[in-house]
Amino acid sequence: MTFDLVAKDPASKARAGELTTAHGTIQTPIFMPVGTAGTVKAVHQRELKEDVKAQIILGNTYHLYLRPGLNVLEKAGGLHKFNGWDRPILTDSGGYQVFSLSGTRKIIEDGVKFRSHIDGSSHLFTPENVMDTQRTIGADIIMAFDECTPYPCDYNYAKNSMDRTHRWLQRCIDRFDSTEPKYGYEQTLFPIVQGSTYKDLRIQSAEMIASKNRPGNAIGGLSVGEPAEMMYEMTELVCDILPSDKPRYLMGVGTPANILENIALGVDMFDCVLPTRNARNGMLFTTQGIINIRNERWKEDFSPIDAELGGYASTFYSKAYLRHLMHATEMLGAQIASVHNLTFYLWLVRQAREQIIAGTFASWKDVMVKKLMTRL
Ligand code: PRF
Repeated sequence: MTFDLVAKDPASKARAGELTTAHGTIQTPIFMPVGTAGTVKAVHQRELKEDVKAQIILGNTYHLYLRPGLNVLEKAGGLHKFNGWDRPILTDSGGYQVFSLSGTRKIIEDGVKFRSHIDGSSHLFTPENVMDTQRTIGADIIMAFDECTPYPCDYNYAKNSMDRTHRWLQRCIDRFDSTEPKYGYEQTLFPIVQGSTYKDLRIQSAEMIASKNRPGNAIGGLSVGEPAEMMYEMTELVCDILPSDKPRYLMGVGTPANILENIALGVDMFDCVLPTRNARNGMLFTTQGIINIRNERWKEDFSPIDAELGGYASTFYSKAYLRHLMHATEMLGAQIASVHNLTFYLWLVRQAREQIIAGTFASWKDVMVKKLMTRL
């Protein structure tokens, strides 16, 4: 995997780059649609490529391990072959899903014991088996096994958790470096910075992660309920320590404003369920601001969902029609809204990239943040 910096914004820490993996090149900054169970919910691969213009998608170790399971994925020849997505895939390690989804879980030094949210069966994730599982899924970028601390989190818990995440990281690296890819193409391991909202812990974690000298680095444990300003403070602190010649991935972030603000601090990669999850509830991100398509206000508004954005779903269908589909709980409503929101997110990061290259990102960002977060 290679990362080339293409441009730097003169008035912020934003960068534009190119990240090349075995399944193709990603232009950064990038947003990665979340495909938890091997599908970006309600969106075809063809739409993902041609309409959304997604360059890389995410998969979740936790979900894919539980269903369809490793035997099926290995027989298929990996997730790319199984779901037909031939561009890059990143898998999250399960270090977050185990905590947010499984009802009962127990952290021990070896790993995390948990019960499946599907059938209640017992499982153990360890740094070693999570590396093996992601090798089997066949992701281009695989994530270290970490613990994402909740917010708020007391100092001692945050410190102990961070130290454990660091010990787990070394076990991830040892396992990853002593195993081969299963399907013949290169896979890359990204370590994850933790440390909750404590500056000294964040600095310690970022220095530790930087010292591992992996081809890319991630920032976890943020956007878990802390105020946005606190997230930005932590991101900036960490970005200033992580190597500038490697991509930086901020996990699970966020709103359009969060994305632009974090790009300004030096983040290159993002993922979040927000555009797809909120789409299914009728919340649309548009070039004019945020709308709830279910509102009475759109009942007889036959204008396109978002004419300025362009793209098939956003220009072919009207607001009134999409509102009707949502009220009738028609599946097409979720499809149109999901494609629209993802098209918007990918448009947003493309615009950001162009502005960085033009050297005008910082002032553009301030105008856009206000405009995009307006509720219409
Ligand atoms: N760790 C992992 N995945 C994550 C997070 C994390 O801290 C977050 C936090 N926002 C989202 N997804 N492994």
